Amino acid sequence: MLKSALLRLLALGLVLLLQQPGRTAGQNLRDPRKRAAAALKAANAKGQCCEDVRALKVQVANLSSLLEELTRKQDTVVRQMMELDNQNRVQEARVTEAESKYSEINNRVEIIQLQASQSITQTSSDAIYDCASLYGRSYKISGEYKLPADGYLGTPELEVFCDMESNGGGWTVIQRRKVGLTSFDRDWKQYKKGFGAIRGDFWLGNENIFRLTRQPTVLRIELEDWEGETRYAEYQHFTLSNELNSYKLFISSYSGNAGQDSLRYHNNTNFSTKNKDNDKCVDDCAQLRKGGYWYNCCTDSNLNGVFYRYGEHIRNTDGITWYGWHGPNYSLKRVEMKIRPQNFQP
Ligand SMILES: [Ca+2]
Repeated sequence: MLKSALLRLLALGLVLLLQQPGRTAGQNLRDPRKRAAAALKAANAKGQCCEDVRALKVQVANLSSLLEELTRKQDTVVRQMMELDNQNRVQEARVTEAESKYSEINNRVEIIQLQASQSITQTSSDAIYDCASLYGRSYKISGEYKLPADGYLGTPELEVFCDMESNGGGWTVIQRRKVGLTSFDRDWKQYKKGFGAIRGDFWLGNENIFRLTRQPTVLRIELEDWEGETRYAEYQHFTLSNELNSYKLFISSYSGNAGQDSLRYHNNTNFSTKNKDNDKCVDDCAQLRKGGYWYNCCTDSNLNGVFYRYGEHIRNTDGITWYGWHGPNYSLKRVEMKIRPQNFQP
């Protein structure tokens, strides 16, 4: 706008300069009076023209300073906008930080609520819903048992293997690896329902484990390597969320002699299978580690990994691993995962 106004004014000045009368009225000046009149007229015109030019110059100067001022203002506005942008970014960072703190707190509240809802569970004393209640009824020999359906826990009739010896007994075994013929590279449905042979290698099923751990539950993991050494890891609290929440793992209070706690990394993580990538990784951990597990990104343990025989057991990263004892490449010879209620009395 301003530039075009300036240009118009300059053009006008040019036209005025070209129209100086002295140049156009230069012919019939023989008459001295006429000459004098013409001279006077020219002088007047010249004065008029010069005044016009002066006025134009003033206007041009004014416009220039106006332009400068506007440019300065524009710079200020740009700076202010940049400042606002920065402030915005700082604000956003604060919001993100607040959000992550909120989700952390929310997570804790979730666990507390879950635990609270579990601790109010009171089962009738004569109900048989797990190996601990069988133990309480004096079934003290380890082996295969059939649990009747329990309306309170919502468990269906279930075939289980009870460990009535380890650390006081009363354990319901939820997983075993020892034979190595059953593949654990299964899909979501199979992990949900359970698979394998109750006397050999098996997974009890996420739905069953979820139901059995609705009361406060202890998890015990027993490991054996190819040199015949054994280790164990125990968690005072163990539970899964339901299928809608992808059987998310909750564990706490580790004790044992299996080195650094290698399940902790998987805490608060959804269950994944080869056809359901619920892990916390760009990679597909279930495909990479060839099992169903609470994959993070991806593993610190892989108890449902591939069973490798002696000799093959130190060459792969998808074996039955527990990093805290033998690292990421050593596939164990035997594993058992078992649960019992927190209030169990041997
Ligand atoms: Ca993934």
